[in-house]
Amino acid sequence: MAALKAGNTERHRFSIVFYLSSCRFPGRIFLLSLTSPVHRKIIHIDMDAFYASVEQRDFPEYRGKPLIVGGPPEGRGGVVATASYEARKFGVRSAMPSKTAQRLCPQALFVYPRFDAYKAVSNSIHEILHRYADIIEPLSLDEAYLDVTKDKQHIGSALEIAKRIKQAIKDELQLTASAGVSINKFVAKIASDMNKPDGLTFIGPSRIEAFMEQLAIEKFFGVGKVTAARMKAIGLHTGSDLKKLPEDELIRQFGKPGKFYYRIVRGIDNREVQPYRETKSISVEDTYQEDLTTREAMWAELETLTLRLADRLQRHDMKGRTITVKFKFHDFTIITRSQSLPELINDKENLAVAVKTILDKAPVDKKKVRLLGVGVSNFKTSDAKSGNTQLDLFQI
Ligand code: DCP
Ligand code: MG
Repeated sequence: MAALKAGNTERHRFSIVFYLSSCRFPGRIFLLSLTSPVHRKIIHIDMDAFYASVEQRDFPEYRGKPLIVGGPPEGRGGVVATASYEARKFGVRSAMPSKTAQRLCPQALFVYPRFDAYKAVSNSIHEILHRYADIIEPLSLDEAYLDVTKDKQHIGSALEIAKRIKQAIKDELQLTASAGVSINKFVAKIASDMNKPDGLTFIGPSRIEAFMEQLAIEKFFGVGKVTAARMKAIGLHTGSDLKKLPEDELIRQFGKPGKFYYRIVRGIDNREVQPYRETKSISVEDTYQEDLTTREAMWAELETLTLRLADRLQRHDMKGRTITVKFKFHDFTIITRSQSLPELINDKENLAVAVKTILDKAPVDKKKVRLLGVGVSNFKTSDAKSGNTQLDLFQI
């Protein structure tokens, strides 16, 4: 109910700004500057007990029962990936040894994860999200941020968008998601966790500071277990404790992240929602202390780079058809030379042949090379991996 009320406030604000910006009189700019700053609208979506809910959906015999997805409790090393809410009542949690989980909840059923099924559901969730937003940042299979400042479907309020997304997930996938709605990523994420399962929580700008003050310090973004322990040791338990420290003191105590803590405890988080970009190329490069002046020296370095590239391609399970070598010279000019092959490759032998062929033809005589790079592009679409992996890309 509180969430709905807050939602109306938000819609109200939206309509005032809209009205003012559509007025055609000279005072318009002045009036606009009187309105509160235009905030971003961020939604964080997180599926409830994701793996377990998919299992309960697909196997009716698991419904309403304590279900644990993960390694079996017999034998060593089995851990809980997740547990149904029925099992959580007994204290079962993700990452707990399965043996412990069984002790806490002897009647629980254990099942192995079915990653392909979860991946397929995740794809369907993203298809739904894309109906409502273009700027989407997936965090994992079951979690994503959306920037809905641009209201793709002209729905009018971020809260209403979140409601529709939840409903679509329920209707089309028979699963529940929890959503948090706010003006930045951090608050939206905290909000999505507040009323799980099937939650919908809106935290508007006016409530943020008070909300941060009561938050336990380990909940703050960037505060891991170690930092939390250090904070507690100096008497910092909640946001309001943290807020009492001036910025320079936080930096003195915690180094550079202190600056971030200072802002986040005041609800300031300017991190952008970073949409997934399809990986177009994978490359590696090195800058050299001393310029390379002979083809032999360049080849020696290119061979090393080729090994690194092959390793990286194989780790990402990607193969490409176009090999590119980048040369940066002493005067900072850059040239690239490419070769396209009939086949997709990612093995070091074939890559090395292509790289050597490119080097042999490259105009590098009497040149001083300060940086070399090797990259692969032109991936077969079905081989391209999704995800937000930060790869070392250079423009080819
Ligand atoms: N997961 C895992 N190991 C962990 C944590 C999670 O394998 N230590 C997997 C199983 C989860 C999925 O990732 O189902 C999503 O993780 P969440 O943290 O979002 O947890 P759930 O979706 O299971 O539950 P919640 O309702 O708390 O979001
Ligand atoms: Mg989840």
